Amino acid sequence: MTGAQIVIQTLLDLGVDTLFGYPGGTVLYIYDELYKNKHRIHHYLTRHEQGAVHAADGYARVTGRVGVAIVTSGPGATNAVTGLATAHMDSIPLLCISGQVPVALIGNDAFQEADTVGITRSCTKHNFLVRDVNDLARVLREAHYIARTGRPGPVLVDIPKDVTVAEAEYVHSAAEPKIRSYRPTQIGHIGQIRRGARMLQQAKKPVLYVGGGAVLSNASDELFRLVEGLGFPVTNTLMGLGSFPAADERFIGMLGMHGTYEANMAVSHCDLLVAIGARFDDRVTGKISVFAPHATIIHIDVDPTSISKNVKVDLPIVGDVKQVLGQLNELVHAPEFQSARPDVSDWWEDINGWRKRECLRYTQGPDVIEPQYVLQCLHTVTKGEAIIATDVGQHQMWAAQFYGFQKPRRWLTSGGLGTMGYGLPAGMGAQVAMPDAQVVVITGEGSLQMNIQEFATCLQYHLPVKVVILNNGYLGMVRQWQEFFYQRRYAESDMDVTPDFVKLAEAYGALGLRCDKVADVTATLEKGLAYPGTVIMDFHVNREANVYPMVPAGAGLSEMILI
Ligand SMILES: Cc1ncc(C[n+]2csc(CCOP(=O)(O)OP(=O)(O)O)c2C)c(N)n1
Repeated sequence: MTGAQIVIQTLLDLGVDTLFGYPGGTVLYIYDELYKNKHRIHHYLTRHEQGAVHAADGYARVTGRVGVAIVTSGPGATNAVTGLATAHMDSIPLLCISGQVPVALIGNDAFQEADTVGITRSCTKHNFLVRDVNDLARVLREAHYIARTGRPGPVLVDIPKDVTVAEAEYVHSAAEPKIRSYRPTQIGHIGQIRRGARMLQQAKKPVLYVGGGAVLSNASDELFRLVEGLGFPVTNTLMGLGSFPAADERFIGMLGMHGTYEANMAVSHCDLLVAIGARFDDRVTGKISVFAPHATIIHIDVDPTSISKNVKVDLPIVGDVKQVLGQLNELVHAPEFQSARPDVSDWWEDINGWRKRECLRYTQGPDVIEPQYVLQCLHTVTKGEAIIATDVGQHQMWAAQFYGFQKPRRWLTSGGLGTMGYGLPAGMGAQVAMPDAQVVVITGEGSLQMNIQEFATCLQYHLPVKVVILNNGYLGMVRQWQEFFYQRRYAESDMDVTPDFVKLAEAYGALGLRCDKVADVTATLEKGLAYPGTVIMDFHVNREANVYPMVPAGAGLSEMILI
């Protein structure tokens, strides 16, 4: 087979039937093979390589499978970098195939050459340059394996054009690759888990702090069972939303910079903090020296390098979250544990006292639409069952606070990198994966304009993505910081000139709806969501609404600015 044929055959053998990409000179042989195999493997032509990688990322987040993107050399690969970095920060399994100039030209400043392996080294889990066609199938299989095992992440395979024409024998292999230096730990150390169970039993003021790792390892059922066995409060990171049902009494909201008062106070006063698939991001911890100052800390994580990286932990348990929680549940649900289950009723009284503060309240007056109100109406209209993709800014935080996620893999947001322009392409990738699901992109007028070209992709493939713009005419989150910390000097955060989004939707062949009356919010959402195709709903909201609570950068979690 030729290298190009090997690429396609390997992908098919790995079960890949969906690709997002953008062609160019160095990948044309691969595209030619895609053309010949288009009934077996579906390629979605995005309008920008960043869009292709975010779409593959959205596909991966909702399915749990490896998302696959393909880009050409040079500018194609550099355009993909933001997508790779986004997936890397959020530990999303992704395989990115990039074209490269022929082996003999590498390093010669050839046309459309970039040192892709060098550029992407720090924003991928691993990367490869394949110089010999005989290595191609093995490398692709290893890349796919590395992407989805251990702590997942994006892996890039750079393939020079001449390797795609060279020939080699293709041997099918169904076995999992064995890589000597790479053996992720799955099962937690039973001694450590027993110690953990004893610590749970002694706790008086415990908190479970659950991150994206619980979603990535599909550990929601195990988490729920653990909470059933313990009766402890649960807080989620931005990435962990949906791993535990938001409507459950034991859920105390998100923690961190825009977390709830009760979650941040609970973490600040707890005596035991159990971090589950969470990495102590600075947006979560605030000032480290006063983070959970009275707590003993247990950290369950598949990635040993994240243990004690930001916050020193007392008991590390390295392993896959689903496995470890399963092991822990056996101990917690045993009669010996249950008969001596810790009494945390006083602790719940403290927490319910903090809850009374109602830190997320806002007032919807008769005239100006409040952004929070749009999201609450959206929750009602979609019954909380939509897949929500967001961009980055105030709308993202309001979506996290107000949508109320009941299930995992329905919340797509760039948590680690904070990438504006993520929402539309990610939502598009999710819609490809789940053609019958209601996919809603919540965005700001600033963020949407960063990858707005992907509307054309939605229309081309009849992807009925619904876009809700919370249009405040500002780069709202920047403006909020300028209001709070720069004496209202709104330097370059005014987005006065925006397109008429209704006309723009129409230009793409989509439906456009504008809403600036409180009384019309629900009707607009109902109309937009019922439409069978792509829709932009442009809600003109309170221009200077702020996200509360807010922990100023560098402050401790208990130093929240409250409404
Ligand atoms: C690519 C990129 N550039 C800059 C930023 C910094 N940034 C964070 S939030 C924000 C404003 C976002 O504005 P908008 O999309 O209108 O949303 P809003 O905050 O108004 O809801 C900016 C500029 C970013 N996160 N990503």
